[in-house]
Amino acid sequence: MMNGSIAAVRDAIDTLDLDNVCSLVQKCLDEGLTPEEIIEHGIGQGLDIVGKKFETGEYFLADLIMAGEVVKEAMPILKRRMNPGLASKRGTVILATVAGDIHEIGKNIVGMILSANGYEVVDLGVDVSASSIIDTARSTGARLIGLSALLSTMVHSIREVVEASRAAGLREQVRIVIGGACTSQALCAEMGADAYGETAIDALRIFNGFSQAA
Ligand code: B12
Repeated sequence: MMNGSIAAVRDAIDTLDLDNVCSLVQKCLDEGLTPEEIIEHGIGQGLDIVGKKFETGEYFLADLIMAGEVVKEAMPILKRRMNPGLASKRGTVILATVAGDIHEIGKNIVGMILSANGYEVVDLGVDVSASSIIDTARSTGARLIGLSALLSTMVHSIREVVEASRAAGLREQVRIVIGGACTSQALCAEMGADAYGETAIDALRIFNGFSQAA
């Protein structure tokens, strides 16, 4: 059964009771819940419901924006509880939301979880072109790339990154992992990427697999 305080975070986001989100997140931490649990079951599920209500016309774009902003405010509270630098460095991951797409919350969560688990994260931000991702892979020597995509109209941007890596002669060296609401295993195969992860915890597991194989 879901913890009551996590459910309260989810419900506060769902009902747009946004003034209370940060204090509810703090309450979860005080009760000993981990940032990962709060993110996955509280914040993630709450935003999912807001997204669905936006889809059915119950909520407006302004609601979506507000929910996104409040979650951004809550992130530093969670970040303070994560422990970057404790683990030994496992490798460098380049993270970006693909060209044409400005959703960043999921990408930021993936970034926090990776850096809390020993990865050096180079976050290029949102709406990032394939060429700047591959230029960064070249200049940093990073071999792990995480792409976030939430808009189904922009998934072609994933293929552009795969193609840019090929054109740069780096396709065999880099591992391109995709995630975000509109992605799937099938899309991963279609775009020629290396792996698909549904959650930020999956992202960690997948990158761990690749960094061990390297
Ligand atoms: C918040 C939000 C926004 C905010 C973003 C704020 C911000 N700073 O990021 C704002 C208001 C700006 C926004 C704008 C738009 N949005 Co919007 N948005 C959302 C919403 C409600 C939540 C997204 C979110 O943050 N979820 C929470 C995070 C934690 O989840 P996540 O991103 O999926 O990430 C998790 C996993 O997917 C995974 N993951 C994420 N990235 C990666 C990467 C890797 C490598 C891996 C392994 C895993 C992984 O880990 C995360 C944690 O577990 C979704 C609804 C939904 N159900 O997704 C719509 C949604 C994505 N938006 C949508 C739309 C249409 C838009 C707009 C086009 C609206 C408009 N008409 O203008 C614009 C897009 C502008 C643009 N060019 O990008 C649609 C997309 C439909 C589609 N399939 O294409 C959705 C699905 C809403 C809907 N149901 O219609 N949006």
